Amino acid sequence: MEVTEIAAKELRYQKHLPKDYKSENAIRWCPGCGDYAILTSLQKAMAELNIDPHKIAVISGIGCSSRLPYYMNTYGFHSIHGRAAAIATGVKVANPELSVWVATGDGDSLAIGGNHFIHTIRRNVDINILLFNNKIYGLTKGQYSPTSDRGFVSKSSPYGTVEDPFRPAELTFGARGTFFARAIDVDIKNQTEVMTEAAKHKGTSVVEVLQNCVIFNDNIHNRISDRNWKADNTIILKHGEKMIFGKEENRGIVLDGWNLKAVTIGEDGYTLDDILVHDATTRDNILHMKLALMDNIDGLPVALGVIRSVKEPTYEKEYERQIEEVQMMTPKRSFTEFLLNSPNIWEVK
Ligand SMILES: Cc1ncc(C[n+]2csc(CCOP(=O)(O)OP(=O)(O)O)c2C)c(N)n1
Ligand code: SF4
Ligand SMILES: [Mg+2]
Repeated sequence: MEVTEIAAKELRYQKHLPKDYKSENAIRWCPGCGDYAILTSLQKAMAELNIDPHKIAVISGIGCSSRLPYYMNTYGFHSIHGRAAAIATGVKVANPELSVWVATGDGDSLAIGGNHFIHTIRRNVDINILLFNNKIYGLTKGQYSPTSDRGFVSKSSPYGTVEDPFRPAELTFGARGTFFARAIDVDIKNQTEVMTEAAKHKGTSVVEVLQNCVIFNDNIHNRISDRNWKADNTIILKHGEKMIFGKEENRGIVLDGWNLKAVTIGEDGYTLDDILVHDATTRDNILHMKLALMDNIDGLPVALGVIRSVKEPTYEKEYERQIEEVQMMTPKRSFTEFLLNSPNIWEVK
């Protein structure tokens, strides 16, 4: 075998490393920002999936989170505020072979870009949306966002907001989303797993990453990201596994009438057999919604991991199929034939 042949073969079977997805651009996020961990997790997930960097496109809108494409050694587009999902849809439809990712913030996707966000999900375009949720506008220096809690005091709400927030899972399921997962910035392992699953899913994958903005909204997710409380206040859901959580791994989730309830195994008559087994693949989204909305009320933990992953037709495949069908029905004609046989003929006198 010639040296060039060996080199070509090696290239074909190259196992990519996270560093292959890193660009040389200097990172301009504040020291300690949660965005660094999201970037690292994404590069790890891409290495795990071993996708060639030139087969990836990362599209963003505007915001601190939307700077992410600069730091990736892939194709990318730092686009217009709120329009990342629309542009990513165009990219995917034009080239379905690409692995398409959207990096976006709670302001970018749920305020100005709310329309594009829900319609992309409804269409089930096969793209992966990483929603950095820091519950604030970071780039513009601290205005409240559509995910800020009622009563939140900020530069644009000095007396507290008088409105309820969007909950990204609720919007996703309302738009008939096929994939929803959640992760915390401090947990790189879980983020990487979730992003890998998102990439494998055919359809719009929404990954909500709870991200800390150290400058304008520090510790907003502390209740669940702090290592002292994380185990008791969160649960990592895994398809086919029992919903168990807690420092002692003795807490579980059961169905109590129409509601979910957190119980201690071995207390009040509850045994391991009573604990629910997670099914991410069931089409009915009622239980997925209940799991996604658990919020440390009545001891229920915040759900992390893949909450929903359901197979449905994707937009770009249906689109391609339709084009093929229409082309089959209309036999191809030469340009001359088209000109001569076209019903639209005018005689120029
Ligand atoms: C059309 C338009 N309107 C408003 C802005 C100002 N603007 C830039 S980023 C941003 C919000 C960013 O918040 P988010 O998406 O949550 O990103 P973060 O900075 O928190 O990561 C706003 C309002 C803009 N750039 N363009
Ligand atoms: S302002 Fe907040 S979100 Fe933006 S880079 Fe700084 S810490 Fe991160
Ligand atoms: Mg934000």
